[in-house]
Formats: sequence, structure tokens, C-alpha cells
Amino acid sequence: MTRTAMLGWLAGGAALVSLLLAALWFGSAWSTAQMAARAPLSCPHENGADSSHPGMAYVPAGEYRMGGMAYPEEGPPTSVVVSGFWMDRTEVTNDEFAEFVAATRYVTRAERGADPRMHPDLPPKMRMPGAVVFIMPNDVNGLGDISQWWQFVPGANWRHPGGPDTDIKGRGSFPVMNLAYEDALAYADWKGRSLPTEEQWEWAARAADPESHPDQHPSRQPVEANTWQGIFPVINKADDGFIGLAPVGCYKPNALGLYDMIGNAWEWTSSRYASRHDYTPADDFNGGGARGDAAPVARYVIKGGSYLCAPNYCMRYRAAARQPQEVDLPTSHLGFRTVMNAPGPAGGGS
Ligand SMILES: [Ca+2]
Repeated sequence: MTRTAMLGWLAGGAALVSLLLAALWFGSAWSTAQMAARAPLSCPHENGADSSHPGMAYVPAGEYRMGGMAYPEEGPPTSVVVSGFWMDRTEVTNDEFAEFVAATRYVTRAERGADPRMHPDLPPKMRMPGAVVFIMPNDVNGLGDISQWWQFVPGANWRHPGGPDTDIKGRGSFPVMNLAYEDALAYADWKGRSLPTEEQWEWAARAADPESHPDQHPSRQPVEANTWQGIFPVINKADDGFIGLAPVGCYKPNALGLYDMIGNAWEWTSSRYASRHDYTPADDFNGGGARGDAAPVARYVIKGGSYLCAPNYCMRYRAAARQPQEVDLPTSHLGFRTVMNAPGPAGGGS
């Protein structure tokens, strides 16, 4: 084959691939629009109303090996001991957060904007009140540059999850989004509770079963969870029924009665991030956020993965999975739930 013929053949092949991708994308966009119109706005689920702590489930004490092997930051598996505690059965919802705001007039970080003392080099636009929102692109040039699908949107906050033109009307049962760590903490304080540590969170997600192996078969997506089916971030087949975020409690709970520990929204923990379980944040040049002379911005561990987790990009729909999140960065795939120390149910737990 001559060089010219080969180039012509390659160009033809590339055009065909582009055409196929475009057809796939349009087909996918059409079916996802249909699905969005049909998706429920709430899902009936067991909230433990007759328990001593309605809305919460008891997680018994135990010992297990925290971590996994699927990604470097999950290792090495490390023995931890956890006392019994109560945990919200679901992620905190818009309705629940609205109660807190109505009672306290609390204003979230996304509504106030980033603190310029913490971010002296931040471009002016990103100092405006707002949040980082996932916007599905038509096409991407590789997966290295996350700004192809994450954009800072001025005016995005918990009341306006996608920006000023969006709202949460009819979405009271959806997990509250676009909160910084301090906002989640303020809510937990108001309830007289706290945020789970990473040790507590992972133990709860494993349903307090030390024999569970959350890192096995990482490419296999969980069935009872809202994740991403298709090719992230351009083809979202939504075989699980949801293109984006789902209301809380739409999938089967785990053996402890906890819903959506995996998928739907990432969740804040109260643990500072280190890039391995045998490091401390101080061991990690970037773990503490030290950037030359800039004020350090702490990072905390988030757990559980979200509706954006897909086998081709982020197999973090597993109990052992973890990611760092800057404390003051509100995003549209991150929520939280609270925990409480109190005696277990009569006759059970410790
Ligand atoms: Ca989904």
C-alpha cells in the first residue's frame, strides 16, 4: 500500500469511527432524555421509624482489614477496630438540609464563594459563589483533562445544583449536593451528630462483615447501585434507571439497612486524606495541600463513588474505594450522611 493510499484509508476509517460515535451519542442522548422524563422523584424505602433512632441503622462493633488493591490509594489493607455506632440509612436529602437552613439561616460555602486567603492564585471567576458541576460533553479528547466535564458554574449551590437556571423543586428526596466539608459538619453539629470516619464508613459499607472483599472484580459494577453504564463521560446508557443523581433509597439496602452506600453520591468522611493507608497526610506533599507558599487546603477522604463511576474511568463503586476532596470544594456528585454514638438496639450490638 502506498503512503497516500494508507493515509486515505486511515482518514476514511477515522471518519467512519467518528460517524459511528456520533450516531451512538445521538441515540444515547435521545434515550437518556426519555429516561430522565420517566425517572421517579422519590422511592419508598424503610426508614426505621420504629427504631430508637428513626432514620438511622445500627452498625455493630468489629475488626476488619480496611482498604483494597484495585487502586494504589486503597492499599495496603490495614487492620482497624470500630466501635458500634448509628448511621443515617440514607444520604442527607434536600428536604433535611432545608430544615437545617430554615432553623439556623446557615449559608453554605458555595453561596459565599471561596476564601481568597486560602486561594490567592484562584482566577476571579472561580472566587465567585458557585460550585463545580458535571456537564456531559459531546466528545472528549482523552480522559486526562477533567475540565472537559467538570466546570465551575457561578450560582450553583445546594438550592441550584446545576446553576442559577436549575432548582430543587420536586427533588426534596434527592441527596443534597454542592456542599463543602464545613457545611456537612455544620449540619451534623446541629443534629448533635458527627460525620463518619473512613474506618466507620467502610465498615458500614461492608455491612459489618469482615469477610467481605470489596476490591474483587473491580470492573464488575454493583447491581443495586446508581453508577454509570456505558462509556464515561460521553455515553450514559443508564441501565440502572438513572442518568444522573437518584432520589435516596431507590436500590436495595445492604444487610444493615443502609441505602446507597455505593454509588449515587460520594460521601464526606471526617478523615484527612493520605494517598496510602500507611501514610499520614503529613507524609504526603500534596496530601496536606502544601503548594509552595500558598495557604494549605486540607483534603478529606470521600467514599462510595457516585452516579459518574464507570468501569472505563473510575471503578470506585466499591467499599474500599476512596478519593481526596479539598475541604472547600463543593461539587455536584458529593453528599454526606451522619453518624451518632449511642447504645445499640436492645438485645443486639455492643
Ligand atoms: Ca446511573
